[in-house]
Amino acid sequence: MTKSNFPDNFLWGGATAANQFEGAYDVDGKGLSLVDILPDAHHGRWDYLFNAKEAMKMEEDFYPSHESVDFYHHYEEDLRLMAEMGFKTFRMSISWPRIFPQGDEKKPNEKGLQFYDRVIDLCIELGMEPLVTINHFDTPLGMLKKMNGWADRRMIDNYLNFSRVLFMRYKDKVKYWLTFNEINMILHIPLLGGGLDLEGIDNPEQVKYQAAHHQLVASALATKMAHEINPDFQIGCMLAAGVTYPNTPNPKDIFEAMTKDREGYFFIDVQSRGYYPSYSARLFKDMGVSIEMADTDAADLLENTVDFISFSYYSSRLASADPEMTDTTAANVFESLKNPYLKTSEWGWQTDGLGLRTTMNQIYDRYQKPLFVVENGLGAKDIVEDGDKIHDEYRISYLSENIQAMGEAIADGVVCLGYTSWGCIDLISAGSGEMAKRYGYIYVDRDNDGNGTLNRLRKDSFYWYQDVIKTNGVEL
Ligand code: BGP
Repeated sequence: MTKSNFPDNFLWGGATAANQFEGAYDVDGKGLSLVDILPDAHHGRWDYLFNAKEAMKMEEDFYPSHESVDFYHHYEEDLRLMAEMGFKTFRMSISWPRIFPQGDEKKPNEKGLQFYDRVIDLCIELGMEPLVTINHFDTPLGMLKKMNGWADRRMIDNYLNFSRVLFMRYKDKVKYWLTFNEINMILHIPLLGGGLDLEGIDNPEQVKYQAAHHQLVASALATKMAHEINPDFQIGCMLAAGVTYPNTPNPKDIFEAMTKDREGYFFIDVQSRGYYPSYSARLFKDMGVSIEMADTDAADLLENTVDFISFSYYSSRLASADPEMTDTTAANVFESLKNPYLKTSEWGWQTDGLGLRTTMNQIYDRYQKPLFVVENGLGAKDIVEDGDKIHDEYRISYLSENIQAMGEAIADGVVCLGYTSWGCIDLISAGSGEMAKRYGYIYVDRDNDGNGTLNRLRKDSFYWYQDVIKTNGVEL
């Protein structure tokens, strides 16, 4: 048999986020999260993502997150299906407003915690290591109403109270934690990333970077607290990554590509090295940004860097310094020119397996800490044939190309702890609010309007991934 590029203890699995798949948005004492007021794609989700005040006024009869695929009541069946695929790990997030309904209560909601007790206990029983994201796009709505989300420094304490409850409760059950999902998203979708309302604000960059600073400090202090509670905890940061290629060898394009990459690396520079990168002084000056810091912040950042670096990767990006170059495409929410060498998915995202190998090498060279690929996948429309068959060879082909590239990166010398492909079970798309944009190995019978039986079906990719895990990445 061909030798695997993957270490024996490689953590194969899949990734989810509470607000995109749990449903049960108002059950057992849960408060509203900002996602619970966002409508579906037909009702202009994307516009509301940038206008919190208008979204709060919406009176819709269907919000995608409200029922979603109802993992809350299907967790047993779903976790068993994941274990059937052979998952070694399961990435999930804990809904902040399920534990602290308004975000800042003194005492946690015991019923909410009991739900996660059941999920985490079952994961362990089924041999899956839980990988928990503390905050994945679901700041409690109360925090937007009381204060402008992460623009307010008091959010640090609220977040630390929430984190303390989780660390204490699961100190013997969960080892791997991520402090914030895609921390750099605060610059691109500030409502989802930071609970920020930027309407009418003169210099949005000032507010975004100040909020980012609060998250960076919160992440460092949570890392400190975690290590005090259990020194074996492994705490990771999480970046929406994807190498930026220059459009031509023109030095101006090369510089532009480097600058674009730094937009994301800025966050990891702080979380992994422990201090603001040297280029940030000029960046802030050019943007008219001045960050207010407490006296203790610099030391807290320096002393509490992360143990590993996790990231999402869907595609590479392409940059040019030439303003005439306007043929753009979506690369997640990032601005990118269309790359003529790459294929484009139904949702306009380009696919680039080799880009994952380059991205991994780049991040590892930069930080020299273990990596964890915690999101990767293809959003596509699936068709159910003969009642229960889904022949998703397009998904298999995307994942196969990406996993091969990840194996090559490991063979290049990159240390990588594991791989959790995004949306291992179909769930609501964060960007569009659609159900039709599916990533899963497990199909869920539910449509964009919330109709469907919620039955679960195994797609062809389910059996394919089962083989990938069984052969430790040899059969792709
Ligand atoms: C990432 C998010 C996920 C997920 C994924 C796919 O940015 O961390 O929450 O949704 O992108 O994006 P989308 O759902 O818009 O297809």
